Amino acid sequence: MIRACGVIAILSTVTMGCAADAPDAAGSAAAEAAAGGSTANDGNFISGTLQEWKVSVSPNTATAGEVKFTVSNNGTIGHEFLVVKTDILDGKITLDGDHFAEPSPGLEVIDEIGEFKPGTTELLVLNLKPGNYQLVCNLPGHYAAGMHTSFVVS
Ligand SMILES: [Cu+2]
Repeated sequence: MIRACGVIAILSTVTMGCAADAPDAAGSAAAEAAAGGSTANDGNFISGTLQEWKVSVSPNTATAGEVKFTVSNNGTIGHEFLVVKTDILDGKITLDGDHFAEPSPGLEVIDEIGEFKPGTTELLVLNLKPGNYQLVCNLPGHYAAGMHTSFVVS
């Protein structure tokens, strides 16, 4: 093994094949991988879709600070996208008729993408604090029909 490394070192100026350098090379690669993953998460890019009768986002978590939601309406009718900070369980916001009042006790509507057309995509960039959120459509009947999902900012 060591002999093979010596041969490689002699044949080439590349020394990463040598056993003596292997631990450093591996450690460096692991550190780079960790840094890369961290950087990717720091972007807080959230991809979401709306449709009848569902809100989906990926990932469903973010770190506090700037969070960028790119949301597509994949349905056949208009939908809206509300970012609601609340500890109320997903789907359990009390309705006032066919939607919940804004504001309502126990929740704060941070911001929203107003109703937008099927087949279009909108961007919403927010500065979010740590906490529990629901991402919902509050058009008449839509929340009750299932257009809500949980989202956590840590
Ligand atoms: Cu909707």
